[in-house]
Amino acid sequence: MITVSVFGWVPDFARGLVRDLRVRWALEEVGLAYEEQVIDARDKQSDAYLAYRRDLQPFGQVPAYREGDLTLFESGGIVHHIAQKSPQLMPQDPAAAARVTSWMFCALNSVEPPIQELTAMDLFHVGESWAKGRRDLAEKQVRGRLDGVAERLGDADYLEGVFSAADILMVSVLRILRHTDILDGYSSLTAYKERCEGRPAFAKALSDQLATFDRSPSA
Ligand SMILES: N[C@@H](CCC(=O)N[C@@H](CS)C(=O)NCC(=O)O)C(=O)O
Repeated sequence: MITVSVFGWVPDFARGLVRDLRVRWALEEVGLAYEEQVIDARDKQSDAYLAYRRDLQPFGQVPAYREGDLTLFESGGIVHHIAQKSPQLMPQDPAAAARVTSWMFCALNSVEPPIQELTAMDLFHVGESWAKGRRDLAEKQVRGRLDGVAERLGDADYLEGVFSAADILMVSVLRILRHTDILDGYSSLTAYKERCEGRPAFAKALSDQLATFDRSPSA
């Protein structure tokens, strides 16, 4: 049995974006069932949270993943592990698989950091003078990355021709921009994001994440 750690409660701005969604989505795409381990991170000194941190996720974050004796953390590593199980997420041709893997790193290493920086400014540091002074540059850096992805994507449906784990990660990263109108200026990326979000596996993963928040006690 597979277990994925998820938060029971997050602030509203994070609902639908929490990184266990990437793992849920990958599992839905390949048709693997899983159980949730619901983590409450509000009391960082609770025995349960400290044990989670010690045993599963060294930073106390989600997601973590358990499959028999195997435990993993980092959403990219987990999605990569799941992708190895099915040609639906990772092509069998070695060169194509290497390209998908590079796109996975690209999403997490080149595109997510500037998007995350901009988002942190907008959500956590709005009004602070350092953030005001840096925001234009941060947005420019995001746009630079989006320009590159849009150029490579061209008019293709997916990053490597057919849907893969690379699209799960890239779209998950693009979705972080939902509090801005930046993506509106990129019609091909918007269409790409919506195409991927239109997949039944995404819809199921999202509704399961939201259902867990709705079931869990609020703050
Ligand atoms: N690089 C990690 C980041 C995980 C991460 O930032 N998780 C967030 C939720 S989306 C979290 O647990 N935040 C709470 C915290 O950092 O204490 C991954 O991709 O798994």
